[in-house]
Amino acid sequence: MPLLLLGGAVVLGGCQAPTFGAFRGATTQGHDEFNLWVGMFIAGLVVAAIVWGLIFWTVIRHRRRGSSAIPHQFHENVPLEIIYTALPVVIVAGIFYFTVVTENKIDAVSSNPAEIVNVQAHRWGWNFTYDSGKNLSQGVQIATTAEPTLLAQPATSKTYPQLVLPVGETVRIVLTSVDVVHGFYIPEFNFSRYAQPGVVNKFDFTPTTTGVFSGQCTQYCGLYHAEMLFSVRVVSKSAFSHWLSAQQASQAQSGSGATS
Ligand SMILES: [Cu+2]
Repeated sequence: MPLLLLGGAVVLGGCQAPTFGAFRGATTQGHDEFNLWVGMFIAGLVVAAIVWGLIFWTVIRHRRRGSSAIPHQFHENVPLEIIYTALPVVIVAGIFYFTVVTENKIDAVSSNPAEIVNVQAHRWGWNFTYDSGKNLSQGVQIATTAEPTLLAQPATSKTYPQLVLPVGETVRIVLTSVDVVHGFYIPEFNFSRYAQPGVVNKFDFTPTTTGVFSGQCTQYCGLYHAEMLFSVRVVSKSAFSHWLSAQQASQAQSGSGATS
């Protein structure tokens, strides 16, 4: 309990808290996931401390000392058995509860997103189509070349498509696949989801910090799977609308097709 309180204080205390190997989450949804992870990790540490403590105490306290006599033998301890059955059930129920609450929060979609982006996975690349911008008369498409080549560049390289998002706004992602199962994964968002043919996955991102984040396909989908990289650039609201109108203007000029 003291450990739990200490852990809670550290977690609530600010950004210097340990992350236990996870990203803090660059979206509100990713941060909820992070909080669940930290909570579970601390609960696990508390259980580990009790288990290890009891093991070491038993090993040291009841070690063989001199006499070779067999120690007092007994079996059954009903109160103890009730406690060590009930306690794990309570812990699992708690983990279940917080997982369901967190998943519901992450999966909840806003009825009024600031933007809708269709993300279409294909072998081997991604198409990002912005189609509901309030000042947008025509969709904006950001696509990869479909030509399979092994480039082996970092995900943030200009070679790969970039999803641009406004900070502090809720953006709906509509995820589909045209061929096989792909995985849409942004590590720093603590978020991954299947892109499945015939299935439309919808979810929201509300980025909390500006920056460029790597993304990748997480389902082995063929020869150039390793080339299914992309990045996410989170920019200010004004920079986002500038970018969007610039994209729209350049696409209107070139007729159609993709730009980077
Ligand atoms: Cu893929």
